[in-house]
Amino acid sequence: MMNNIPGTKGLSKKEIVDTLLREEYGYLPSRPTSVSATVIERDERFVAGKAVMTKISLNCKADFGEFSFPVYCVCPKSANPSPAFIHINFRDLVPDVYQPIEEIVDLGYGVLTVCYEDVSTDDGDFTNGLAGVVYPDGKRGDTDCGKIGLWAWAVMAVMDYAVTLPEIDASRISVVGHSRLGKTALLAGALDERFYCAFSNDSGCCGASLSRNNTGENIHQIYKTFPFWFIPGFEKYAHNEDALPFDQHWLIAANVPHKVYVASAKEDSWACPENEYAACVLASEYYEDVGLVGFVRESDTLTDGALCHAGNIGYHIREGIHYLSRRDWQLYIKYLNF
Ligand code: GTR
Repeated sequence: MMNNIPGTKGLSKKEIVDTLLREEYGYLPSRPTSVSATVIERDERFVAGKAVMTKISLNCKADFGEFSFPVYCVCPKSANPSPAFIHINFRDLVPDVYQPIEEIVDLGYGVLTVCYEDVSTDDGDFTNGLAGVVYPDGKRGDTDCGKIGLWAWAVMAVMDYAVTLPEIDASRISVVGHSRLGKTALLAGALDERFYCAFSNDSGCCGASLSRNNTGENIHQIYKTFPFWFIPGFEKYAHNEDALPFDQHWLIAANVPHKVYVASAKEDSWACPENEYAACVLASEYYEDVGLVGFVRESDTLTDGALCHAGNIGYHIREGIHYLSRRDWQLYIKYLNF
């Protein structure tokens, strides 16, 4: 099954990343030259007084202009400095159904949250938010990134800020996102070596799931509904996956040298868990080629209840549907504490 899939052997990380940007996500705007925070709200008695929650406006200066967006920072009082997650989420809400914040704090982790639509809306409108600043008349060029790239840019800007916080351990900051934001987390992880681990939760098609032989969503379906996530030229691979000069395990492999983690759900057939697992198997070769332990597993194919925590590529599949659940968070933290 895997014979026709382009491998990463002999490629530099730059070549891998470049291919992904050129063929799929597009090139991101230049990184901020500086970031600063304006406090909007502060709660010293957050979650029973166990954490401090600060809502800030993160002001980013870049050579293309200035852009600000809100970020919630939750820092546990117990462990100073704390390891932390940058969670790109669907809602401007803390706590949230996708973020059991009190449990995360109890386990000693901080969280910085950004709502993706505060960066730019999840549609083809390139005039608002960061898109409106980098693409002045709302028109992007053929190689300019779509919304996934813009959301990943924001995640990295939050990282620029997170590493300056004395309450947070800068060497233990991970990124996490669910579904379209799991694709975003993997891309941010590939572009930014400062992350400790990038967590892809049920990211599926154009995330962790191989595009070839995919029994769930395919490129035609994703591009038809969400063309604005990608470069316009990505359409040429619709119903034409075998022409891809790469596959999605390149996105996982590009997370070298830090850790990366793929989570699937048993009833999430749209994301094709078998292909998410297979992508981890293939990405392992690249980790091993650069001298790192890759994906440590018992089998090359998905086995029920798989939990693979021993390598730099982590994986689990849990019961249930497409969702960022408490179980996912518990297993993420178990992996980080391994
Ligand atoms: C679906 C999309 C998936 C996934 C999901 C989500 O409609 O087809 O690729 O991104 O949305 O983000 O929840």
